Amino acid sequence: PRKIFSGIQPTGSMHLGNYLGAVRKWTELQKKRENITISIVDMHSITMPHNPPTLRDNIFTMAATLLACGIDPSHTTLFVQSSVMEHSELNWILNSLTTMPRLAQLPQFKEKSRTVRDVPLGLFVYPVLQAADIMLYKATHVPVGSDQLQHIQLAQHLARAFNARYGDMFPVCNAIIEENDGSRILSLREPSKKMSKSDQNPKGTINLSDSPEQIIEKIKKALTDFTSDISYNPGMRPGVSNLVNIHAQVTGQSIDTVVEEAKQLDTAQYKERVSEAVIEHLRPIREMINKHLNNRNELIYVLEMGSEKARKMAQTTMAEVRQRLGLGISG
Ligand code: AQP
Repeated sequence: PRKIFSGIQPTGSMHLGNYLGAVRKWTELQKKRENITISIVDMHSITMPHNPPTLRDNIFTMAATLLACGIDPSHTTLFVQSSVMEHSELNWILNSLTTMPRLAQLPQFKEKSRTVRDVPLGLFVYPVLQAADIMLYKATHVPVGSDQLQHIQLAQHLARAFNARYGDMFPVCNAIIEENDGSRILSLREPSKKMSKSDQNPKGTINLSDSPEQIIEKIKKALTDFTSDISYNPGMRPGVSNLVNIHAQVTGQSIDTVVEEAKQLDTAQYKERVSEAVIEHLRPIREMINKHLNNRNELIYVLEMGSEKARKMAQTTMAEVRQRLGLGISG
């Protein structure tokens, strides 16, 4: 049977890219009664300078948002990464199985390290922590957005390296990634980049918690081009195509249908239509986010139950790892 693991950073609130690229897939897998573990990976959120009270709030907001999106804790194990200490321990062990050149070539590291003068070591090794996250639960499948492909490849390499050195123990995980253009949602302001929580320009990112007014404003200001009709051509017209893609995904229509129905509209009119569709799709989610946020005790309960389940799996894996490596005196 498949064992599915994925994570999401509580760096900010969840955005449309996270939702359409990853979280929605998780809920679909859940519907198929798959074995799923989802982690709010807070230790990944401290690799860049951060504000502690904001991080704490973001953890709860992320939990509320995941529940609002349909993650069902009675079926899916939902927990906060730092409540299971074994993540750091396996990370340390995997650090000795990877090399600096391999980490230095990863595109996300290259992109982010450019934005800081003194690069934190955490930013450099965070893909190893990500591999530990996956391996701790012996996950066989990892549903992520296409931006994560290289990180999954590192996790595969580390599982193989561990198995080769210490004996077969970890499955080599498979990424569940949709390779088509549609799985990558782009920044509204810079459609050459993916939509991102840590975007310097918040107007490029639609958050699931945004009000209808904020959504209208952001889509209105989305960067398009000098052609006024609507067509889908991600290479030549990334801005408009990104809107078409978002529109198709939130309405469940095909790209062709969306483009066909927009034939009479110019870009400004089309943006209004996309805003309406996004607002409509997010309305019930936004209401549920607020409902869950108003019940912090419920969130704490759900996350504690999730941590307990996750911890049991993680402890079993780590006992075996320590024994294989000859660490400590027991086992
Ligand atoms: N723009 C995107 N389009 C499609 N999928 C995306 N994902 C992120 N951005 C897009 C997917 O969302 C999942 C959770 O992402 P994450 O928060 O763990 O890490 P990230 O990829 O680093 O996301 P951000 O929003 O860009 O955060 P920052 O700015 O902090 O780096 C992942 O499966 C990811 O693929």
